[in-house]
Amino acid sequence: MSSPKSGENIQSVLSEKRLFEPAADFVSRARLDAAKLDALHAAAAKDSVGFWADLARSELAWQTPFTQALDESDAPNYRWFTDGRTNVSVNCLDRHLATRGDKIAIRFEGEKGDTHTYTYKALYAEVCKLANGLKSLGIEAGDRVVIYMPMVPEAVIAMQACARIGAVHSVVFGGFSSTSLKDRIEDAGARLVITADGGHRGSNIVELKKAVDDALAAGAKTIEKVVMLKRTGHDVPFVEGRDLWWHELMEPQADRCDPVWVEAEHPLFLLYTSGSTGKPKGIQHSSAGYLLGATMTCQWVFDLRDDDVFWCTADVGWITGHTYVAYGPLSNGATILMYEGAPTVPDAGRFWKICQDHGVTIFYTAPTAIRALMKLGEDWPAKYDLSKLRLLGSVGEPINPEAWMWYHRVIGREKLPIVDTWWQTETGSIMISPVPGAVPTKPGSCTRPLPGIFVDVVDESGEPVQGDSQGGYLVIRKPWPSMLRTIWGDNQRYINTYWAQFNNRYYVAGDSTHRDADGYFWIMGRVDDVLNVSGHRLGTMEVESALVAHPRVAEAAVVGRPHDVKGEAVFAFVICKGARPTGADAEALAKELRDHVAREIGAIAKPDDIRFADNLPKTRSGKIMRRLLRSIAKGEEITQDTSTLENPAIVNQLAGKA
Ligand code: 6R9
Repeated sequence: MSSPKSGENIQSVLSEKRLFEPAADFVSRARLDAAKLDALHAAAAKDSVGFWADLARSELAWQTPFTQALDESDAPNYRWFTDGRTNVSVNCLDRHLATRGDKIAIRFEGEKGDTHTYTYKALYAEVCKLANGLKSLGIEAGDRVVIYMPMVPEAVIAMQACARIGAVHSVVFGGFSSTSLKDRIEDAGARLVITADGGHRGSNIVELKKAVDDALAAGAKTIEKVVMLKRTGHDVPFVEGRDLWWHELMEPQADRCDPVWVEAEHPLFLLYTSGSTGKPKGIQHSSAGYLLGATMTCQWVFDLRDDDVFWCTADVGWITGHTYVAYGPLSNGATILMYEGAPTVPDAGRFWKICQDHGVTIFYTAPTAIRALMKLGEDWPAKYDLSKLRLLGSVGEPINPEAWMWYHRVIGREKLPIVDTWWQTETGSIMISPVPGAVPTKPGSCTRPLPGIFVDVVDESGEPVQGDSQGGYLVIRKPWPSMLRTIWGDNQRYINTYWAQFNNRYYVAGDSTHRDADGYFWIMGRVDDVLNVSGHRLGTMEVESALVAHPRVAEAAVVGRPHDVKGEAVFAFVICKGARPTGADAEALAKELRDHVAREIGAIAKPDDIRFADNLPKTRSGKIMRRLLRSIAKGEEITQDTSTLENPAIVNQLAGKA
């Protein structure tokens, strides 16, 4: 790990002095005002385990109540509510039927304008039918099911159906390639894939079924059946005996299905995410603890209520889509909106038109989307009636004050609260965020930790950083219910990655941060070799391995470079076997390598820049000087000492000057 970044970033955010108080009309109706929030913090500070236990009892439905709130006997493998039994789908569906059966659970709009709604009753019936269908295929509690689907309600139905029978889902983002899909299926040992013939995106068809076929042709031998939703209706191959149509599977099934009661710790899902080394890791989440985090943060951060229409734009392939599309809002009996398609089809007003047409009240998206929409101009949002919006959110990467101000001014009419939410796949739910009726905001800061979450900033030796003049590692001091439980199949990696750095004393997030004099957090970015491209995590090693898998590549080093829309862009330095390619050959090879990376990982990993060189900058001990490569990628003058390099002359060539 390199040390936390300091200096320039800290200086620029420290100069950010603007403070926005919650608007009085918001505060007067808010679930939590400052006094109520203080009371929650005080209760959590006094007894954090008791605090969470009380919420677990009052906010979740249990089949068997738990008697032990936290089991620390195997720390850092913490277990919450261990002897309780519950079912996540019962919490999200059954418990609303009596009071909200006819309320809309999901409003859906497709890119072509097709719409569909599901009431809680209808969603319940669909989930039960699919759960029965899965059972008819022999799927049992604990079996892994991979879901590789477009952003359609059926993706949520599939997740909930798995939860209903205790099957462990692993959603793979539809933008990942067949190779990524195969790797994840194999690591999870999944028995079944649920997919669609294709999805709609940017007026194109995403060939999901084709990718499944390719993945299964290349390996993934644990898969027995493929269930395919008819979405696009275009021709796709159908493998007799292995493939089944979703509608044919559903048709004969009963619309009731007794839930399988599982232990609180029973894995609800695996979700693969990038780390600094090796292949993506399967982050394993629990049932009850995870759902508690999802449920509470919807209330605290989004102030979620019965008359809201909540739109979280994240795909269900990411953690944000799990917690704030599929689970948290439904656990609260809310109405969600799902949209399948690109934000700019047919034009740059699409997101705002959707907000208007569906009466969206809470809008939650990523800074990369805000920056992209900001570039398209203020005329687009001005065309639509956004008056129903009452709360805005941001997630996935640091939001720069400029984008924050635009969001505030143009979308928020200078009065809507903005919740900048810091969290991770591993944390399961939001950890640091303003509580909108209680905490004044500062553009670019995610403000303070939520009740029951104990965040600190520590230095290299694990000592808390005093004062506000320097940054440090973001750590979490106490376990919390929605934390990851382990890395699937590799508990040692779980311990090494998140706990070992400071002797299991804290959870180490992998981010660096700064805390100002008001106790507000300013996230500086990753301290490891993980890039954040358009809010998506990408390991530099993953891209490097993809590049060296190409026959012409001998060696590759990948770094991030700042990008005004994506946040970070992939910059690859590539050393070829034989002579360094130049001219037309270099251009053609660069294109080929981009396509190659898209095939190996997915389009999000495509390098924006590829630079060919004779060698990489290496120290005499053979270590690649990544810091130098980062400077070169940024186009900075090289002021660093290169005398320790084995090949100092290479610097000019890497910088494109020779
Ligand atoms: C939810 C999600 C996690 C990483 C995290 C951090 C960055 C997320 C942020 C943020 C600054 C925020 N991150 N939210 N940085 N401000 N509000 O994005 O999960 O995909 O696992 O990414 O994203 O670097 O460590 P995930």
